[in-house]
Amino acid sequence: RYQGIKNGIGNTRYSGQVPLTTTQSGSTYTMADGARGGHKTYNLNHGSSGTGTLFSQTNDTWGDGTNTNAATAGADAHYGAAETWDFYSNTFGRSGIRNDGVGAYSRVHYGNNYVNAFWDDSCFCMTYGDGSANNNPLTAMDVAGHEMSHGVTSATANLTYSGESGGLNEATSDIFGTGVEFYANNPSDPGDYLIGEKININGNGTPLRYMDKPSKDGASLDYWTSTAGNKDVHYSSGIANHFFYLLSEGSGTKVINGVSYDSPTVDGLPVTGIGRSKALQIWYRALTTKWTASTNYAAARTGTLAAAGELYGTSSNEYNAVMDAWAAVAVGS
Ligand code: ASN
Ligand code: ZN
Ligand code: CA
Repeated sequence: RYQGIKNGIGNTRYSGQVPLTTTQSGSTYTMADGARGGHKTYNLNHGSSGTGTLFSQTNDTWGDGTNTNAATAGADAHYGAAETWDFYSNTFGRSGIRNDGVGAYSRVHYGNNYVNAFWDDSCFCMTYGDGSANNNPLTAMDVAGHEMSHGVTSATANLTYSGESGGLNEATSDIFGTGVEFYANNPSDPGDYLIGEKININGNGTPLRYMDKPSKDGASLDYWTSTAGNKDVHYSSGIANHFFYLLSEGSGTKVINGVSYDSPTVDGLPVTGIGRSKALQIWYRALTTKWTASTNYAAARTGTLAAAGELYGTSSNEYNAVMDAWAAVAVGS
């Protein structure tokens, strides 16, 4: 009786046809990824507790690209979890969310018309609603990377989810969720500095958030103010998302993978980007070795400067770009 890791195929909603790592046991295939810490994907079938049922079938091709086939959202979630695992492994040498080689699990089809997705430390799992009309599942790549990255933040700096530290926690998930999307390099969902551009969360196809100019969503902050800590963490995150965009790509106009950006600076002074790869290394090093639960924006600046100094030297152009990008969002001097 054959048992082992298999190379399945997923027909996803948002990422086209993708490889899926599954498990075969006899004549049954399950959405269990033996190559990535045993990550499993479950169907809640509109329930809101427990794990529902592990996706399981007698062939290894999953979903049909529509949300009427339950395995479609499962395929998106399973693929998103795999790409997120690979992103952390290949970019930072991190083995899973806790860096202990253990996979989390995913649950899809949570509740009814549930327009959200979330990470939960207590189950070490992420959960996805089906969105409006139960037909816009929140299973896109950047959302998957965002939610799993909440687990990484919990396992490292553990930034408190309120006030300025909460904004930094949220931004960390947007930053690494974006890192995952660029890493996956999927032709149906190419990398961008938008969050939630695939899930039609506003009903008109616009993204949930914009990193080049966060205020484009009508609520997020482009720049630090003394009242930033009073904002919802999904809005105070804008300051750090904007910092990360500026550090990566620089200020002004730019077109990347067909998307146009125009990133302002509070002082009108230009910022020259150092590239996304270096910006990701600086953010990760700060998160995992400099920050604590109570880190605020001023301390985030200090931590990223320390990280950049260790990685590239304190006279490096990368170090100076970190200073410039924080100044451009009104953090520090
Ligand atoms: N999807 C939201 C998030 O990950 C859930 C929440 O508000 N925590 O930020
Ligand atoms: Zn979040
Ligand atoms: Ca995106």
